[in-house]
Amino acid sequence: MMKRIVSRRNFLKTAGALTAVTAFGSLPSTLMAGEAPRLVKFPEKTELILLSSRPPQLETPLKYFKELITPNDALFVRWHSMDIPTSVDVGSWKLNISGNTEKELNLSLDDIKKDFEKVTYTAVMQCSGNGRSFFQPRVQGGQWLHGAMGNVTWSGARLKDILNKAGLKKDSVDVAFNGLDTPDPSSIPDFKKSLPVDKALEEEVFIAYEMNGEPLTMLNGFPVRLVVPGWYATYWVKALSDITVLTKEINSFWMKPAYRIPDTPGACVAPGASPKHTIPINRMNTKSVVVEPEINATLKSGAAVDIMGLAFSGGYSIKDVLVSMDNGKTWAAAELGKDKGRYSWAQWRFTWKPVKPGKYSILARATNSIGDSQPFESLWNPSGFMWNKIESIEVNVV
Ligand SMILES: Nc1nc2c(c(=O)[nH]1)N[C@H]1C(S)=C(S)[C@@H](COP(=O)(O)O)O[C@H]1N2
Ligand SMILES: [Mo]
Repeated sequence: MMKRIVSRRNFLKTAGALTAVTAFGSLPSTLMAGEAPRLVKFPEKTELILLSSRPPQLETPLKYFKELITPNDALFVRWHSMDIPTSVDVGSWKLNISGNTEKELNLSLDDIKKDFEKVTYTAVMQCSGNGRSFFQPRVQGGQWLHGAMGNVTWSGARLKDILNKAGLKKDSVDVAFNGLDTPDPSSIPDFKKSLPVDKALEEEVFIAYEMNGEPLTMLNGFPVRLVVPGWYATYWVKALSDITVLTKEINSFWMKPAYRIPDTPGACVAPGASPKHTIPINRMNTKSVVVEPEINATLKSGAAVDIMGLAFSGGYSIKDVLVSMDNGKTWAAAELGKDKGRYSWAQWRFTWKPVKPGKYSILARATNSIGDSQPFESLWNPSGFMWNKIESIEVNVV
């Protein structure tokens, strides 16, 4: 039986081994004021941008987004509590399904792999707060750039199949999820999330035991995690241990008051205002990111340069990505690469030959198959969620 152990001591030791990197590409302007990002290496991870080590909040450097699929060792990490699992003995680990069901289940990892059909989806996983650092006025919370996201091929067993095996009772309302991380008694309540029962029973929601064909890394939720394609990662509960079917809505800090958005079009309010009504954050909005060239890159006039990036939305394929080099006066369609299904991101590319020296801003705007696009002004909300303003990458043509 496989056993994965990463000792706590090694965990903390690596967390302390920080590398300050100054010659680091693609710095958005929020980081230009002398703050070089610190790169840090955690177990099973390559050097990632450090937001905090306890709890681990590690961001993927932009260079990894030149690939359609984000490698496991480069995928971002975000935990809320400091007390996170650093080893799991899969010989004794069980996924417990209980509550408002005909019977209680205790499934081993082998049971989950053998007793249920295996499904595979490539899906963007993105933190609700990805891009938070770009909001004006500033919003509290992890100051993520663009790297709290990744495009990963996940495999596992449908949640629906597992719930049906337990026998969901008719009056079920909410399905709750809890992982092996425990609360920080003084500050951080237990990270419990829930999905309305209709959502939990959707075909595409599943319990993943593989990422890109490998077991999950410890930091990304070994041995299994929930995957809710199209929805923000706050629902993708890691190191899942308990699923509880409820006859009323869960009472959990992480569903209320946390992770809620204004119940308004665009989920926004006037900067600084508090929303009257909120709802749980859910489906991701449409977004594109410019990956190359880097901010403040120097380009040669008369020479062709490849502009490239990625675009996605919460479950609707990207219809087109338009780029502009004249602050939105004229737009041209970028060449769109193949996605890996509607939950994956697509890469795009545009060849530009600047003719006149000067400062230029490169804008990119994605639109999905149902017409949702990106705003010219940021849609502000008090938690700094769902950043998807059209980017403006400044470059110098000489
Ligand atoms: N058990 C557990 N699952 C969790 C969290 C957590 O703190 N504990 N954080 C959630 C949030 S907010 C995010 S953004 C993703 C991050 O997943 P990753 O660390 O694999 O990138 O995990 C989600 N699942
Ligand atoms: Mo998140």
